[in-house]
Amino acid sequence: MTTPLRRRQVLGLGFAALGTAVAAPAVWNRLQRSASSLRPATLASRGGVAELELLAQSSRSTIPGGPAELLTYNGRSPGPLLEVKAGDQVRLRLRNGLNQPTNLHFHGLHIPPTGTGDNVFLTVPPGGSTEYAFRLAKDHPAGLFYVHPHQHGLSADQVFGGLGSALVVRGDLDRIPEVAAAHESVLVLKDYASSGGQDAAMGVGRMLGREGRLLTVNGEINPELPIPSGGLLRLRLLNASNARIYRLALEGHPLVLIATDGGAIGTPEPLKELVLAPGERADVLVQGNQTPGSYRLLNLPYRRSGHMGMGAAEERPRTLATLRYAGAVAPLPLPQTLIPVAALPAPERTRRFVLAHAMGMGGMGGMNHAMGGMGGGGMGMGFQINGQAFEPDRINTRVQLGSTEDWLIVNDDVMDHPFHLHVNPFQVITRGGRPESQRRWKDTVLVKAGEEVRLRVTFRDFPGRTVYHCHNLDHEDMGLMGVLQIEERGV
Ligand SMILES: [Cu+2]
Repeated sequence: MTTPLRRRQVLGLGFAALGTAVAAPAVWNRLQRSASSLRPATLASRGGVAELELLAQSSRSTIPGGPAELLTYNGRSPGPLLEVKAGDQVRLRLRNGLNQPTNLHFHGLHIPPTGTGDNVFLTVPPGGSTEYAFRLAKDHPAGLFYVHPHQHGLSADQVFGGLGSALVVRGDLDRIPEVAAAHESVLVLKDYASSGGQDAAMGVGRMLGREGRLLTVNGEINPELPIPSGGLLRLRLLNASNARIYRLALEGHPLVLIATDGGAIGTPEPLKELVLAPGERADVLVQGNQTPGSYRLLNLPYRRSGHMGMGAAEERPRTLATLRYAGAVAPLPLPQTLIPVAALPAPERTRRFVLAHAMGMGGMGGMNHAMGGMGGGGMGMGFQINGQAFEPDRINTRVQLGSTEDWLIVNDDVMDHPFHLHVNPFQVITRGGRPESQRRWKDTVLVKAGEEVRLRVTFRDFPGRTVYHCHNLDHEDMGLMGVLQIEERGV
């Protein structure tokens, strides 16, 4: 339902695009100037076709206390909300007004990893442009997805610098009457470096994954979330941060989970806290059934490491946004059931992926590029899966199209790693040997230091080459990624 609330909440901050410190090729100057009259905050499909355009560029920031310049899509950080429907033909032109290569990843979409689809091996040079084009299946799950750069070695810089857009796919879940009746608000959670620079890009900060001190929702600091007494608010949460893991709680209200990364769950599940790692999404319903007033949406302290002293949690809860009661409506009920998540077939095989970090200079091919910006004075530090750092031309894992496998993700490290697989969603079967409470579609799962997670995935529909990796993007850039080849049977 379209409401002033929703429109307000997706607006985010605007930025005048000045293209100052980061010089772009002359061909983009005209575009950069024209972007100073802000482009729309939402880009949507019409009549089954989505014609979208994103211009990546450096823009002057207006976030109080934030960095002077941000990387933006169409002058915004986060970028415009993209909204499409299951069954749509999508054509998205990416124009690169940065002074370095970039590209796009369609995080969570079930589309081909080849050609003009979710092809992270494509690169758009500075001053260049390319069109991503694909059709979403008619039965593509409704959900909240994420468009962000995936240029190896630069992903973290570009996402931490400000690039990324939420992508809503409308479909099945949106037609459930109780969900359709809720006021909807997409909340993009993103942290930025402060202008003081204490949280800058060097040394141990990059090894842990850079976090910024400024916490924002849609580029705003502590925005208001109005709710009428008796009303229902659907918060669609995307962690678009480089490395920050959020631990969310809303004062006085449970967060009623209705969807995870890949779409709806079977039964609503009230949560006191919701942990959201980079790349993860969650849809929650909030009932306006408490004493009218103001309630803070909090980020509670979270420690990203099992190792003493490393990745120390912030000590205090931080306020992300404020729920404020305004007006009243006849009480809206919560849905009783949503969309059943079918069990996947029994796996044909189980593979083991051991995530670890590695010190030293030898035997770490593929990380030299990523290490270039570290200024570590000779000592190398990188990450590996099964003893190998990412090499774009080396296939690490070959699977058969149509097969189902169990992947045991073993975090043998002292840091948490959110594990992300492209193209095909999975279900978490066990965590630390314990079964999950209910089936959920996931594409990113937090594997804590020392933990083991068993996930199950069917490689459906699309052959081709893609990747799996840690979604702490500094870790990804430092080698924590593998190449997956999905092969047609008999090939
Ligand atoms: Cu990691």
